[in-house]
Amino acid sequence: MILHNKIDSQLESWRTRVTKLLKESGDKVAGEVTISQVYGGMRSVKALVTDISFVDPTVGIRYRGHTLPVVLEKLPKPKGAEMPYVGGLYYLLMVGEFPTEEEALEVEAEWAKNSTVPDHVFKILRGMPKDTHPMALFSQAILGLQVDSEFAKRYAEGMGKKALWRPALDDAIYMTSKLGVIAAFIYRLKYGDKGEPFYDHDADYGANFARMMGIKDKKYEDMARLYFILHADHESGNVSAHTMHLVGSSLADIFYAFSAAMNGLAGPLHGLANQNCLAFVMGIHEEFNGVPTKEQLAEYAWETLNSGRVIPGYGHAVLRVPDPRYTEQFNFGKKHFADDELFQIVEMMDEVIPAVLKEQGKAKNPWPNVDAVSGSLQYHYGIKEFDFYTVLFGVGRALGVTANYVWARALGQPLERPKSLTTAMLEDIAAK
Ligand code: CMX
Repeated sequence: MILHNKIDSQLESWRTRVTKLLKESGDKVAGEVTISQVYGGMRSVKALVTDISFVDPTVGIRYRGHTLPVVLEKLPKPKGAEMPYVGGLYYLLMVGEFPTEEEALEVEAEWAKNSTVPDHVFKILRGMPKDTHPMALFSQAILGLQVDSEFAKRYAEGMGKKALWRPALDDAIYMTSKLGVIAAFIYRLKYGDKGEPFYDHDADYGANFARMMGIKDKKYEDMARLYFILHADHESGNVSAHTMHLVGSSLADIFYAFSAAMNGLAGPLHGLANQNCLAFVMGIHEEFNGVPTKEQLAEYAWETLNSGRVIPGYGHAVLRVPDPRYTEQFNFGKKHFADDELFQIVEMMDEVIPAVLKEQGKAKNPWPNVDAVSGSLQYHYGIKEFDFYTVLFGVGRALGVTANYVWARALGQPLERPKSLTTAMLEDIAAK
């Protein structure tokens, strides 16, 4: 299909470029590692490579070099829609070029063709205890698809390493096609009518997701498109992306790697931040019985800080500006439901919190991040079950990490195997 052909046409020049770089400059130093970094989660160690996305401290995420406003502006959109085809974003991430509408529609059509989820996956999900977390269900459903891995089959047949990116891409399309359906089914199984979702081949990924979730407000179709696009990728060092890369580097297929990535996303320090932020906003709403005054909000923020807690949704490890993923969602909310009280609190936080954090002087970045608003938007449209938010994040994140997986195979990235040291060895280094 179109993605295979496009990648195929670029491969030779990419391989030549990487081979030349390694041959001529393989021993040049790209960065150094301090003892603090070794003990500190490898924070900021330059040890990964990806051309799919880059977190630019001054403008936020760049997909294939393009900032978010440019991506949202240039990707083709369904007729009458405000937000682009998710299939168009997948094309951009995979291929590195903006698609025409026809090209975006080819990806969408491929997704529709592959959207049928095998029966046994529904059975696995139905068979799980009722209180299983949606992320545990999501991860299991993904593993349930593994039986159909084209990559695993071809590898077992002895396919050469250089050709493995093709079945990897088959698997990527096969899996991403079904994730929206699986997510919507999990939602309905846990909180709704327990019915199996229907994927309309005449509608795009975002519209299908909104309808499968049973959300009547047509604007949610745009919200779904925006949400998946914004959460697609964030370089390779975050837990979900790095897990995907690490597991994939063992030549485990995309289902094993993505299921593992989702297990990482389920951790409270990664995918759960958005629900903490929403809980914070709702706590304010409850405390003040509605929207507080700015003075009340500032006082509330100081109380939070003085009791040793952080203000959720503010600050960032890399960014030093308001997160454009926040800005895009904020603008969407402002345009469509500025009168929603939770949204009004989000807006007031935007006006009050940065000054408070600046005055406190600890946070390197006092600006809002993606999580300051995303939960409030989902809540507005009726997705009120906090536990489900990480699944939404996961459906979006699949787009970037599968693009990375395919390119890692295409460029023959090897097994990841960093070296460990003992504390005594680090003490020796320290003593020198
Ligand atoms: N509220 C209060 N204090 C904050 C803060 C916030 N929102 N953000 C940073 N700080 C504090 C840190 O806790 C740290 O304090 P100590 O020196 O006492 O440990 C100090 O400011 C310096 O931190 P930093 O270098 O600016 O930020 P980090 O890279 O260490 O942490 C992050 C980044 C996101 C974990 C942090 O800003 C935070 O806890 N924010 C609130 C939670 C949140 O919004 N998480 C979602 C992140 C979304 C994403 O990563 O995409």
